[in-house]
Amino acid sequence: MEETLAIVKPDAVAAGFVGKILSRIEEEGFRVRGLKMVHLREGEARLFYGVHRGKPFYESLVAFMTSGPVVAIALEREDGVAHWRRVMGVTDPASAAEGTLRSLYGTTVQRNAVHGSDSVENGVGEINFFFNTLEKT
Ligand code: DAT
Ligand code: MG
Repeated sequence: MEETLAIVKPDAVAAGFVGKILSRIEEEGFRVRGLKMVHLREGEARLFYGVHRGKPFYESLVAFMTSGPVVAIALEREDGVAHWRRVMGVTDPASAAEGTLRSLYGTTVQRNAVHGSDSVENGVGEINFFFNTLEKT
């Protein structure tokens, strides 16, 4: 079993897609181990996306991710990291395969509806960033 962090980003929360995305998570056989809505502060978003610091899109990514509430979801499934990335689709919704969450609910490369961890190690780290031991089963 692998854990991975999913985030419903501010665009998809504002557009009312939280329920549809949670339904898809359950249909795909993930177990939800933790779930909460939070509004990230600037420092938290900078830290979470620290790996992208210095890239041309970093500042606007931080501004976007702090623009409204997000829903963080700790997921568990066999092959969970790769499976969630397949369900999301590639970063740019315009290139994402039909039926993927980013194709369905994303609008631009920045406003791409959902986040997913990119490795098992980062999945554990990102879940620990959002959830303390009492908030996760
Ligand atoms: P992913 O979210 O698919 O793992 P990433 O880690 O490379 O993609 O980038 C993190 C987020 O940053 C991505 O979801 C949206 C934003 N982003 C990435 N590349 C971008 C670009 N060229 N222009 C604007 N935003 C970008
Ligand atoms: Mg990434």
